[in-house]
Amino acid sequence: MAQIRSIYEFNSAIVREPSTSVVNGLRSGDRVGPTYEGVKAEHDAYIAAVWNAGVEVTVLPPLEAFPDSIFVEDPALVFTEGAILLRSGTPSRVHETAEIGPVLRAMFETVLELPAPGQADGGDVMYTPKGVLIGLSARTDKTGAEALVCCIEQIGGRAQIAETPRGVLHFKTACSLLDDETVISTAALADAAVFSDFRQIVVPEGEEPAANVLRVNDIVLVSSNYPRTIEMLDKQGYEVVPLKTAEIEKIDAGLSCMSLRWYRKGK
Ligand code: CIR
Repeated sequence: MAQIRSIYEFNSAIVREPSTSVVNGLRSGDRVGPTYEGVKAEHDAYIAAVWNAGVEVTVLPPLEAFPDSIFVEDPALVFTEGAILLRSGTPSRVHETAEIGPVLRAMFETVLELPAPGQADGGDVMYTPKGVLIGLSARTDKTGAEALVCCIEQIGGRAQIAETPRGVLHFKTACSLLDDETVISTAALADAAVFSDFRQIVVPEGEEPAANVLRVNDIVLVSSNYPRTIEMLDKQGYEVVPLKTAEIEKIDAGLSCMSLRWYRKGK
């Protein structure tokens, strides 16, 4: 895959407005759900931060029938070279792909579809300068991950399969790319030696959800719930932009989940 400067240099993004049904978003255990107003406020601040980082954001309308459709990262993957439509491993999210498909077909010349019967969620897919990592999880099965490796190869990339730590929803719930050489992760993922080719920063104990940060151009979006992680990244010279995630965390989400991001040539 011809790499455009770096893997976190973006000029285009897609987000979707939350629906009022977001209060019924999927969540583990018996967590109390979020309020619509709270999610909307966090989403608005997120859009503003992504725009401020130099990215043109396309905002899609809410989908009442799909409470989790605000998390556009999951039904598709986007690269400069093309998009890949995925098939969620959870029934209530499968049809989100049909909603985002036409949008991506209008924006990308090449749009591939994950072959059936494989399942994969975008939250399990991490782009790195050394290739794409696909984490196996309750949402991404081996059949889906293997098919996805082939799709990524078809658009000129390379990918390999990794394990997602137990008890974690998505691979990227537990890790994120900070720069071309550095990954931030939970201690559990650091111990799994998935990132032996990278410099690794481990989030402080008790701040595990902070491992889902989002590098966009020069800035790193970090949840404001985790002050020790913010201080650590700040000391290491990253330009941190804290954002509230208290409401979206109630439905098991983090910062990367709310956008699809890519570098669009010729803009
Ligand atoms: C779900 O369970 O699918 C949503 N409640 C949260 C999705 C978070 N997405 C992500 O980590 N990429």
